[in-house]
Amino acid sequence: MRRRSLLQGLAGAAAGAAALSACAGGDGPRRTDSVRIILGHGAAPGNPRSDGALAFQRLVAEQSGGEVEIQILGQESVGNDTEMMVSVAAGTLDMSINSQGPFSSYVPEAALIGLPFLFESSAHAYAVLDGALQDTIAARAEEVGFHVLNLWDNGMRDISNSVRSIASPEDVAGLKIRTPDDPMTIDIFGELGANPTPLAFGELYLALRQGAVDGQENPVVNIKSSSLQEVQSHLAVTGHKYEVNPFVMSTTRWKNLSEDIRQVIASAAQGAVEEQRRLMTEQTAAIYTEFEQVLEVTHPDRAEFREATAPVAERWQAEHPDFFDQITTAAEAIRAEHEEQPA
Ligand code: TK8
Repeated sequence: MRRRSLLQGLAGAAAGAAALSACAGGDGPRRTDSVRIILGHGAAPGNPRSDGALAFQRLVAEQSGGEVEIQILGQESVGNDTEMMVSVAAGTLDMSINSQGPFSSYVPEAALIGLPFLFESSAHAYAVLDGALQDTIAARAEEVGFHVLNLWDNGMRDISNSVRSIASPEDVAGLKIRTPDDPMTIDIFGELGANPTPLAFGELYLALRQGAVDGQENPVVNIKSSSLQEVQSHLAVTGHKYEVNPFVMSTTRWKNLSEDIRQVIASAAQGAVEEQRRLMTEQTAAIYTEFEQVLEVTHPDRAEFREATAPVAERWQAEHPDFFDQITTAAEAIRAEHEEQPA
């Protein structure tokens, strides 16, 4: 009975889509082939990245009259972030809303988005990155097989751990901190005297629970959607770096799509990033309030941490002088507008 009504439902939806595409087709050639595109990501259900992916799927279906179907495989079900980048590069996975570190192993400049204390907030980062900076990164990515649709918000990152409360940079020294597969984060935590330990995000909960690592760093939204607060006791609101989630498609797959489908994808990706950023902002505020109840929360002086990590910026400047200038100049130009006003 259930099965029958499900099948009837599917038949109804298919008929509706066919009718829509017949209308949309006008006198032009009728397209009968539907297109299926597979999108992989590593976020947990309820995470803004998961919900943003669902928004993208819905918008593509609406805007293509059902002709283009996005199939979402989330929660690292088709591999962790590093593996998904490899699959997209090889063309065996169509799209991924990935992470900055694994992306930067293909586009090294992207790691500089995570320079310590470059941004005051996510809003500051959007204002700096949307536009010329994104174009620079997208052009570099195109050369190595990735079409960048846009940059989602993976948020300002804070430090959690189960050993001690962090009030100043010295407190981080000696802690074993899990990092993503990201050279910038490894560099920052090395500079602070911690023991940075790269590990796939999907293995993090267990590693924290078993004490294989003492702590980790992530935006509170990711901490919450993967329940990491259950296995941590301290949260230091450092905002030590910002990350994007680059939304990438295999360049070969992108080029093989018709111009009208590419337009639908680009426009749906725009709607989806707006929704994802809105959810990030909304959830972040609520989660900070909630974490005050369940974790011991500190607000260390960011200036002290900025000073302690200054050699990191110098190293990256030496390695990528042009991109370093471009991103730091753009960030400085509007920093004042984004600094928190004293109450
Ligand atoms: C989830 C991860 C997570 C990232 C990390 O896919 O690895 O710490 O911040 O968002 O990509």
